[in-house]
Amino acid sequence: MLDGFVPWPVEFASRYRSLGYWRGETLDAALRRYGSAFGDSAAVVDSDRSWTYSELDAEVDHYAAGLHALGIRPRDRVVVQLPNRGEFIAVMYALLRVGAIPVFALPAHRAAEITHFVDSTDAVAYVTADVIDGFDHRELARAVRGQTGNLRHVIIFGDAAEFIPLDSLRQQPIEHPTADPSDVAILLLSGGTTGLPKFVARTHDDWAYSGRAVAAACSYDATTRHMVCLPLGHNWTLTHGLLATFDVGGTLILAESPDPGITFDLIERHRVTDTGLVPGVALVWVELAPGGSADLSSLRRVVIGGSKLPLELARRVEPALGCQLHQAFGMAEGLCGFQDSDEDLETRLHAQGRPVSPDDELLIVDHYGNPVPAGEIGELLTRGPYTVRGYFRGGVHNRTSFTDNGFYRTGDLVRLLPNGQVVFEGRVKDQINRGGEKIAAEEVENHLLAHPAVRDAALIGVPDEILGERSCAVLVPHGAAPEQPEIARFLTERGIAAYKIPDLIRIADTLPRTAIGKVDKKKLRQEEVTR
Ligand code: J2J
Repeated sequence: MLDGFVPWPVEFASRYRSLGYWRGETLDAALRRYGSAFGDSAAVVDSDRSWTYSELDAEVDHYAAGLHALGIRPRDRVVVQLPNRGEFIAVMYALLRVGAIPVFALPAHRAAEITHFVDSTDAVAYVTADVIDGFDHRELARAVRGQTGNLRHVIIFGDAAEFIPLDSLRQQPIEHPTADPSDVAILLLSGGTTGLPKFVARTHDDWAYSGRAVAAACSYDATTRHMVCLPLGHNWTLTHGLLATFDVGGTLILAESPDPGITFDLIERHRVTDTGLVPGVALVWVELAPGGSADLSSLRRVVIGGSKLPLELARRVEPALGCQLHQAFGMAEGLCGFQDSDEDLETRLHAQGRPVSPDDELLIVDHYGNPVPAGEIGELLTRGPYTVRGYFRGGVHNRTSFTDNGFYRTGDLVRLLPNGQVVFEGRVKDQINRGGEKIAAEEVENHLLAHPAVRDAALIGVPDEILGERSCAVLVPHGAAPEQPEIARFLTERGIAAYKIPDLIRIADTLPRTAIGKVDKKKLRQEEVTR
C-alpha cells in the first residue's frame, strides 16, 4: 500500500469484494479490456481529433514507454494539469500503465497551489500544456521548479520551450508490471477546509466501482455520447464522464470550455446525449438555447450538480433544453448520488440524488453526533465501498474529518427523503462553494494575513444569483485599508488560482467572535446580507 493511505478495515474490504463492487482489476487493465471489447468504437473526440478504443489503448502504450524511459516508476506521483483534450486521458492511463499515480490539478491552479501539490505528494514530475486559457503554463512550471526540490521532470503538451515535449514520450511499447488493484491509483484534490489543500487517495478498486455505479444509475449504454465541458481533473467529470462512459463503450466528447459558443456546436455535431453542468453554466445555457440555431435534440439528460441548483432555475431546464433534468451530488472523498429517468419530475426538481451504491451508509446527525429524527436536517456522515477512510497523509486532520468508526464527516447539512433522495440544505464546513469551485476559507485567510496592511481577515460566502455564492473578505486593516484591486494583485502575485480571489472586500474595526473566541462567520454573513 502507498504510504500515507488509510485502508478500509479488512472485514469491509472483503465484504466489498464478495459483493462484486471491488473487482480486482486495475484501471489500466480495464482500458486494455475496452480496447479489445469496443475496439473500433469512438472512445474520445476532442477539438482536434478522435481516438477509437483500440487507438487509445495503443497510444497509452506509447506514452507509457516514454514515461518509463524517463525514469517514472511504480508509485511515483505525477501532477497532471492539462486541458480537456485527448492527451489528458492518454497521459492519465499511461501513468497508470507504468504504475505511477496521477495527481490531478485544475487548469486554474497557479504556482502556490502546484508547488504545494508537488511538495505534499512528493511528485517527481509535472505535466502541463504550453498555454491554457491564455495563460502560459511554462512560466508557471518555471516558478514551481524554482520553489520545490523534488520535481525531476516538467513535460509540456504543445510548444515545450526548455522542457520535455509530451510528444517525445511516444515511444516503442514495452511490458509493464501490473499494479495491485487494491492500492492507490490516483490522488484527487479535496474541496478542503484547512489552510493547505488535502488529497484524497482513491484505489483502482473503489474508483472503478464508483464509475460503474454511476453508469448504472444514469442508464448508460453503448449509445451514450457524454460531453465533458467542466475541467476533467475533477472527480465528477472523471467518474460521470470518463469512467462511466468507458465502462459501457460509449463516446466521450471533450469541450475545452462550457461556453455555449463552443458546446452547442459540439452537441449538434457529435449528437451528444449526456453532459454535466454546474448551476451557473446551466443558467447561461437555459438563457441562450431557446433563441439559438443549434440543434440540441440529441440531448437525453443534463445533470446539474456541484452546488445547489436553485428551484426557479431547475424549472426552466427541461423546457429550454428539451431534455430531462437530473440533479447530482458528490465529493472527491467518495459518496455520490444521481437520479434515474424513472424519477418523477418533482423529485428531479427538488432533490439532489440517491447514493449510487446499495452499500453507501448515510447517517444524518445533530451537533452532538446523534442521529436526527427521520426527514430532519443534520450533518451528513457517510462510509461505503468508494468513500475513503482518511485523507492521504491526513495526520491529525483525519481524527476530526472522520469518526472513530470510519464515517466521513461531509460538513454538508442535508435531509433524507423517504424515497432515499438527498436534499442539500446548507453547510457546516468553513468552505465557500463559488459556482461549484470549492474555496477553503482558511487557505485564503492565510494569504490575506500575509498582506502588510491586513491585521485580521475572515472569508465568507455571500449569496449570488449566478454562482450561488461569491466570496467576501472582511478585513481589519493596519492603518489605510487596502481595496479589492490591491488585494487581487497581491493574491495573484502569491500564485493562487483566480477563483479564490475575494470578489468583495469589506473593512471592519474588529471581527465578531463567538463565546469560545472563534470568528463569528454567521454574524458576518448576516451583516453582509442585510447591508
Ligand atoms: C449542493 N452541494 C453540492 C449539490 C456537491 C459529483 C458531483 C459533484 C461533485 C463535487 C463530485 C452538490 N448541491 N448538488 O465529486 O462526483 C458540494 C457539497 C460536497 C462538495 C464536494 C461528484 N454537489 N456539492 O462537487 O469534491 O458541499 O465534488 O461536500 O468538488 O460539493 O465537492 P467536490
